Amino acid sequence: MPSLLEIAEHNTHDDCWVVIHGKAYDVTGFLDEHPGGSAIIMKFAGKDATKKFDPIHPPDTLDKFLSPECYMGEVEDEAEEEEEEELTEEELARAEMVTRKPSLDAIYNLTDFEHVARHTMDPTAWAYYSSGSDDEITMRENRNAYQRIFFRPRIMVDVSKIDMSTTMLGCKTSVPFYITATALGKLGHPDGETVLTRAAGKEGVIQMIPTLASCAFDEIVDAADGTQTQWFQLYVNADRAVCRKLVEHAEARGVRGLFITVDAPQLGRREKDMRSKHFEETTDVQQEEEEEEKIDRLQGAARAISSFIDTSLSWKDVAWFRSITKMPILLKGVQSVDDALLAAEHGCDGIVLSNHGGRQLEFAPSAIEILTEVMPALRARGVDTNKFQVYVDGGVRRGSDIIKAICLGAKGVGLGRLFLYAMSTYGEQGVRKAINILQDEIEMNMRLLGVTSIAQLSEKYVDVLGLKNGRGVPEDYLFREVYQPMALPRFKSK
Ligand code: PPY
Repeated sequence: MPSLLEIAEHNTHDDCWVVIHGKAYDVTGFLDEHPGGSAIIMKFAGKDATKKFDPIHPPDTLDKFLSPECYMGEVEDEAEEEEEEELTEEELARAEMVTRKPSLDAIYNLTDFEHVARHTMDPTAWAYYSSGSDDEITMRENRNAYQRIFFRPRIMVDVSKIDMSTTMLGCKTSVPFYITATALGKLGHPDGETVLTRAAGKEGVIQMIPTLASCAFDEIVDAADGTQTQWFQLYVNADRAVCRKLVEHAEARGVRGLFITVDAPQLGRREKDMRSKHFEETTDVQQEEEEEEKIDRLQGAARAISSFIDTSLSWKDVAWFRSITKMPILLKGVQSVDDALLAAEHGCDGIVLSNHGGRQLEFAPSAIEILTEVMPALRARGVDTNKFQVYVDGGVRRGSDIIKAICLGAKGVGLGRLFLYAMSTYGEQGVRKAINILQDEIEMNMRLLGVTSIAQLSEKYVDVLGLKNGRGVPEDYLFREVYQPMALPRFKSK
């Protein structure tokens, strides 16, 4: 039983112990293998790393990566009071905002959740969830694009009963939207993705489980009510044996769809995330580092853990996935007509048109815009779009957005960040409220549009003329801040 004092002595690169959940581990041999780099572990050398470890690692991580000899025993004097860290002014201000958080009754729309999240969430978590790539032009365009589509409403239709239930990949769902995969749920809530699972189960909404969840995959499946539908999002690991294991396990546990992420051979530059990470790391006491570790520190939460993703993934791999699973296979992150057609040709069961919430290729088009090109192209090729299903995500904030996407041919619409914000601010009740708000908005808008079922929604209800032509020049916020306006000649003084 090592004591805290004893553990504190193991604080160098050649002899490094850390404490996680009251247990000491010798991680010296693992330092250079850590996907997030060794610098972050070294920050906790000889100390308790639990708080930092938990949001980023599923509970089974230690068993998976450390051999039994690395376990050095329970910490002897663990029960001792942790030293109270002094809060900075910023942290105090945020803590005050948490006590002044609006009640859930004061939340009227999904953007309200985002507002509360921005002011109450841990800044690193907020930076990770909210960031987009580069100048965040695609991230904002995702939202703007929906606002360039108008409705063509019909009147004098009996709209006393509205049914918004539908099917996705053959599974019934109460709403035309789903909770899409987002990583690191415990950054926002101590129970992580299981909060989303429970809310989804109670409201009859499908949840896509992320590869990079903070909770273990089995915890998320176990949190389901036994009848609800769950899908699995896969980051393709360069080690195909790892992929096979994940996919086979997901199928065995009753997952009903495999969504392979294809838009992230390298992680985009999310500068808010990178900056917050950099700030956090550099506020600490100066420590000696190797050059390589300095690079780690600049990466941000996402980039630091993305090294396992296979950059060689290509069309030939689809057949291999087909050979290892009977689940429907969909590619998530398709951004062009040509790739949509190729996905159909390669026997996929569908695609998600997505630019990863504006977190990957800056200047990638919005999914809703590409949808207007993809659906006619698929039909022209004779693809049966009830069998080859098209989903979209990115920029969705309102029930009207969802209706627009369904009108344009999407089978379902994914929301990621917004459910994270609802979860981070108000937990399960918040997520349920977010779902209910969308349901109310969809019901009202279907009624005002003159339709009573999802099947009736079609292109004839939307005007997309402004979609392509109305992009305009996006606001360049960083540039605006630093731009020094040009000057005109000055008149001589009197
Ligand atoms: C994202 O942050 O956009 C993700 O999809 C999650 C992620 C996080 C870290 C590495 C790769 C992907």
